[in-house]
Amino acid sequence: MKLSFRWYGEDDPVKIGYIRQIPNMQSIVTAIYDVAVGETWSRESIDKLKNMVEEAGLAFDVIESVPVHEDIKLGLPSRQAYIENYKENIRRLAKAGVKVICYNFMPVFDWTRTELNKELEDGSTALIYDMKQLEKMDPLKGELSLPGWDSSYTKDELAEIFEKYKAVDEEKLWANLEYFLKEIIPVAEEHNVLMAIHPDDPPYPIFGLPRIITNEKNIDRFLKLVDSKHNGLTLCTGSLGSAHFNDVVRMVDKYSAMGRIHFMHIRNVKLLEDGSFEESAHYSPHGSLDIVEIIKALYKNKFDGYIRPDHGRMIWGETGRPGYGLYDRALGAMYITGIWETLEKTTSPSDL
Ligand code: DNO
Repeated sequence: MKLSFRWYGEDDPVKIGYIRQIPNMQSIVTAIYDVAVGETWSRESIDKLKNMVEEAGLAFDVIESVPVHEDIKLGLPSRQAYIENYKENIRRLAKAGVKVICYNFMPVFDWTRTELNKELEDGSTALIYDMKQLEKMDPLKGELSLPGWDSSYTKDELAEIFEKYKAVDEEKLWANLEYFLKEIIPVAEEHNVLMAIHPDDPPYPIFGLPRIITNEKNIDRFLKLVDSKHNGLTLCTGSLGSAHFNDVVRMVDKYSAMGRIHFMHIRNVKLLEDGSFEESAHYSPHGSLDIVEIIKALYKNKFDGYIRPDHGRMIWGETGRPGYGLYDRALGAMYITGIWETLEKTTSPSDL
């Protein structure tokens, strides 16, 4: 496994030099943030980013995300131009040495939470998702956007997009995803870039919008749409694990055995009975997911892709982008490394 860490570029309050000081840290996960969704990224800005990362002594090999324009998800005639731009971004990133591109296919909203600073018992703050609060939220009345999203829309834009989604049910979304994949995966193959779709978070429809990368059955279907190694997964334990119906350990084992996981987001969530959840420390006893079993499954299948500690709580007085502070994610990175090292020193993958 290769340990990586998400960094939001020069404007990130977390300094790249500090990330470098996390033991075993190898790679930065980042993106170009000042280009509108759907446009091409200039070679200059890609090279500038690559140089910043490499000067810090880290590798520039994972992009999260090249976001997918809404017209592609909606299957509008205008999608073709955006798909061509997407292909060009794959080519340009491949040329800069990028190995994995993460993206998602969630209509309108990326990961969604109802509160960003919920104080936990120990005084840390975390991102939470409360079912009752969510039911009361109406994105058409306010401008819902969360720090860390690649895109967000104004109230007027949202109303327009919601209107267009009336014509898109789950099957239509599947067809639009298939169309997109059949266009881009051959380009990814040619340039040897591994595409890695991120699951929907939470993994079920919200606000009446369809969501399809949600469970094992659907991920099986996704992988078959284009049966190529280059059509792979970002397996986010916290996203899939925020619904009672997903067995995350089983999914990690199955898809890593198939060689289709290229990128792991490791995060723990405390799942409540009514489906609400709180993001917790990575340490297994603090959440509902067994992180040791998840990493064991990767080790067993000789996973050699990228892992990043996903969202952390805010601890030790840190302020910054919720979910993306330095300290708790660094603790997560060390926890992951510690489990991996223990496995390497005590167990052979074939014994698992
Ligand atoms: C949440 C992230 C997601 C992810 C996108 C991928 O913190 O994991 O925003 O980057 O869904 O496109």
